[in-house]
Amino acid sequence: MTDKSVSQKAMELENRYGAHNYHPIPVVLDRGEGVFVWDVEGKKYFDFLSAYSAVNQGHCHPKIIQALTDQAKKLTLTSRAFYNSSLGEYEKFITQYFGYDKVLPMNTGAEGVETALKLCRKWAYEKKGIAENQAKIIVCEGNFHGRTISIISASTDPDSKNNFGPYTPGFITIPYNDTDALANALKDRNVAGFLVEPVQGERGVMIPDEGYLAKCFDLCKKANVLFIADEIQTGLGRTGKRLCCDHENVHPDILILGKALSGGTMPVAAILANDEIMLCIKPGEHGSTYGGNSLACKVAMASIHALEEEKMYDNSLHLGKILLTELRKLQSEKPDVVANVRGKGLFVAIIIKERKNKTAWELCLALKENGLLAKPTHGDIIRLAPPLIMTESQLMECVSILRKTILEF
Ligand code: IF1
Repeated sequence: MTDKSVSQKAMELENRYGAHNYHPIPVVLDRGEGVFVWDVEGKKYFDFLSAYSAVNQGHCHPKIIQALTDQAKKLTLTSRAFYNSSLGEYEKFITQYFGYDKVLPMNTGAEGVETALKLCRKWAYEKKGIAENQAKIIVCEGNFHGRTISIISASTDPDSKNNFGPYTPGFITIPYNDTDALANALKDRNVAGFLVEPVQGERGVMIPDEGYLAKCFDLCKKANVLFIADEIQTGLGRTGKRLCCDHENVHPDILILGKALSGGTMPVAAILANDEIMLCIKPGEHGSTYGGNSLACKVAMASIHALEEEKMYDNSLHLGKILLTELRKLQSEKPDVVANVRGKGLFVAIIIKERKNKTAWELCLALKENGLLAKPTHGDIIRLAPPLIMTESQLMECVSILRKTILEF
């Protein structure tokens, strides 16, 4: 088989036997190391998606893989029917690292969000004194928190939501980046929580005004409402701080983490909160077979250690500024292609002025030909989110790929 037909074969297999719930860029990846991935034809690419920010530490980070393989040979899963020798160590580590009393371990991001919603409701009934089944949670337009029925019930995206009803009640939707709307919604005494992404990723890296998170947090405190931050994508260095909320010194009542908590090796999510909130959930009231498994605990510790030892969030802040500056130059040179750019740390978006056959999708195909992988979101927006271990010279190489591709486009 020629190399091309190896790719073709792999794509055909997925198309033939897999559900059609994705529309991937036509490249078949086979290997990854650091900021690079290779396709089955041996072509090397810069990865500018990082598996939607799950691989912040870079592909196959040696220390994470070491922790994974060491533990995989020893003990992987016991379930929570028994204690295991890694969970307590991990729980102590992650709670101290982020400054919370307790952690509740889950697997996928969506499970983390579901857990946060359940905990918030429990707290509402048992601490705040909201009448049975009356609790409401405020969410923002354009949010993305995952794919479960309850989470899509809180979504405003027709693709995520349509024809998946009936929906879970109990959500109030307000515009993003609008503190007046929040203040108004908080007048409802049955509001228990406010769930927010510090930067809206899926919406196309929508960055709220400076002070938005701090103001929202204050408003929630005054109304005795839990401020719940979905940092699944923005957390763990992506926006140039350990957490995006750190930019405004906000300490959420419930913090949700996922994705890069395992450096892209396995699904690991967690929610963190203080005792007053977390202890509302009692034995038997919530859980997961794989949540808190030994393997995940070791991998999560190694993933955070890697982030910390290499100060990846500082690199993200530094390189993010350079990338944004370079893209702004490109925007002024080529305003007929680049309509806008925005970003926070290495979480950057280019908004493409689309013309016939000159869509963001077409541009991503051209970038792929030139050795850089990225994916459009919401049609005309290209998200740029490389691993946070990129060096400045690698970034400049990527800038010249972006420049060349956009100038030729
Ligand atoms: C897909 C987007 C990114 C998330 C936030 C929770 C979750 C996600 C803020 C759920 C997941 C994903 C999932 C992936 C595409 C992707 C995505 F474009 F859809 F929005 F990253 F930008 N909260 N994000 O971003 O986490 O259950 O997937 O572990 O295709 O669904 P999960």
